[in-house]
Amino acid sequence: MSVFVEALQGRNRGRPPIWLMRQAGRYLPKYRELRQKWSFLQLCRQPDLIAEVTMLPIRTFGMDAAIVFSDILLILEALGVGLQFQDATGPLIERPLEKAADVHALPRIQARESLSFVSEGIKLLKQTLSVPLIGFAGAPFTLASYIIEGKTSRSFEKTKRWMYADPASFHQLLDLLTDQVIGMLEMQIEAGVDALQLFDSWAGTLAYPQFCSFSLAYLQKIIQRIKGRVPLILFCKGASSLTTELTSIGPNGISFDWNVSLPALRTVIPSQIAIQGNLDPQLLHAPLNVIRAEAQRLMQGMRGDPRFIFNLGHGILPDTPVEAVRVLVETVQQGESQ
Ligand code: 1CP
Repeated sequence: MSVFVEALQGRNRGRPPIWLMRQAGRYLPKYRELRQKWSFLQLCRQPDLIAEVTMLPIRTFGMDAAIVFSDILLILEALGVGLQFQDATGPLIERPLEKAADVHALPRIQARESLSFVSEGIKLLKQTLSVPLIGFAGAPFTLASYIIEGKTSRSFEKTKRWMYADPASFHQLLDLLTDQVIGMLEMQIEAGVDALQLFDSWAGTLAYPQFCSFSLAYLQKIIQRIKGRVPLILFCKGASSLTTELTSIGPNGISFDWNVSLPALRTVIPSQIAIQGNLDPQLLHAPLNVIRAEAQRLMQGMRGDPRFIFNLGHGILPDTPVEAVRVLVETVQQGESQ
């Protein structure tokens, strides 16, 4: 039995499992080599390459879980709005939505049909992988923000203007995205993933009432549909003050960013919910002894917690030194120093 699955089931008695968000990515020299030959979307679309990239960090560092190499924004590509990834600026939607009529004009298709390569990649991985495999999707609010802004945003001006001015059509968009997300998650379960993570990366930018109606309600709907099939971990960056709300919708685990103390959170989070996190990704630029000390501090704080999963508070940064990742994984897997 794997230590990651044991932690999700609340039966881990030893050192915590470790995996890192964005562990298969640009900080890996071998990934950058593959990117000389293939674009990011080409990598995402070929099952054998999905499997190869997913396994890169496992082969290099031996994390306790793998995450399917893919992207939350592929659903938007399937909806026909045109998706590109540019090296300098990140994702770009060619035809972002601007008004209610654009929502109604979206094709009534199931993204899972045109994204079957994700399922093929998972099936290949399940034949060779020695650790559990995590599938994922973006949450409806976060996906809506990309399909409206058209690119990475920090202020979400267009998204929020639409949400406040025309909540009815904003809800229609969220409903449509929720159906697509559920379809993608079900597809990954059917293909064999051992757990799921749902990324609501930008929900933490919402005001409280809007968080409840435009993010939480949809997260709840998704969790209800997936419940009892495979464990689901929820990641809402910047939403650690909303712990009560997040626990109320019944995820199997919650992933936290680095602004909070995990031992303090454990006093309010029910013991049947796993806690995942939460080192600052920037810590991986620190001297190796500092990385070891901070990893030890976090492990000591969560000592004896059978449902703690070691991770970063957000994705690993592209310029992270490989040696730092190696030292972090080693430190956690050797367990607490006495
Ligand atoms: O090679 C490249 O240029 C592409 C870089 C890259 C990679 C490796 C992107 C573009 N996405 C990914 C993989 C990815 N994305 C994974 C799979 C594997 C892994 O974790 O190792 C996952 C789970 C994601 C999830 C994802 N994509 C999220 C949610 C998590 C988070 O970081 O908050 C989001 C918001 C995206 C959108 C996205 N994809 C890529 C970029 C540059 C972005 C934009 C990020 C932003 O707006 O800040």
